[in-house]
Amino acid sequence: MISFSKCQVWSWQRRQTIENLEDVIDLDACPLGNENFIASGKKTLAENGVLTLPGFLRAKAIETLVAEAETQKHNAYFTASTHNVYLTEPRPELGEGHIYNRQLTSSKGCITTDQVLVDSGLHTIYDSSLFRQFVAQIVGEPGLYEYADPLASINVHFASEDQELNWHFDNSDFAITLLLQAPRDGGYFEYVRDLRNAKDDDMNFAGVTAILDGKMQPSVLSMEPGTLVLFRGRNSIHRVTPTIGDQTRILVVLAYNAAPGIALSESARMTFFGRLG
Ligand SMILES: O=C(O)CCC(=O)C(=O)O
Ligand SMILES: [Fe+2]
Repeated sequence: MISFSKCQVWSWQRRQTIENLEDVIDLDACPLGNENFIASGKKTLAENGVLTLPGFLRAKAIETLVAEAETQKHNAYFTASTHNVYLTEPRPELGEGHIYNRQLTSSKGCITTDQVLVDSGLHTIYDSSLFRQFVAQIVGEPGLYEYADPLASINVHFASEDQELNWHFDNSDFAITLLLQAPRDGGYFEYVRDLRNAKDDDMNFAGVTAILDGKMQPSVLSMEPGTLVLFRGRNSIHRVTPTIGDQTRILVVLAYNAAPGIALSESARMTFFGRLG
């Protein structure tokens, strides 16, 4: 007879794993393979620069994923960094007081793909061909691929009281997020659509100054736990306001590439995760 230690039995009972895509994604509310659903998502993203799918995660899955995140939180790499809105090195020739060089502070904790439990529903979503094809069609790419490094594909972000992600433009073409836990207050996603045009190298210093100085009113994207957000942030400046209260904001970022074999740059990995692999 095989005998189990108390500890094993306890951990087996405690961990509820997610085996099927249907267990984690509400495919009735979000029929990812349905042509009309895909076409309407594509249209919304093109028109608004953002697509939100409320109720994407099942309530039970949110609970499980929050519990998982809590158990892994001690592994998170916490950073407080300063950056400009373009996430680039300063350009001294413009002068210290120039808006290009204005330094903002961001602080948050993050766990990486290799730290997400192997049987987590986050891998189920990320690896699912149905989900990947859905996103590919919405963003207009022939295919989407995971990062070649073991860190950058799935990240879980933690923002405890007073932590925030300050104004920035993303380097990537699009980002997918899943809010798992909202704070009691704060943690609002604010943005201004198409504030710059990266392709034409138009940095819109006047517009950026207006938003940083509080002279322009941003839009606020409302999201509940379980909402999927697909956001084109390369030209739309955005931030997450400080968490207020003792409940941590927990948010998952799913990142794909349009080509296989691409790793996140070593400098970005060191900045975001504090290690290379
Ligand atoms: O936390 C969020 O909702 C957005 C995160 C974000 O903008 C980013 O990771 O670049
Ligand atoms: Fe961003």
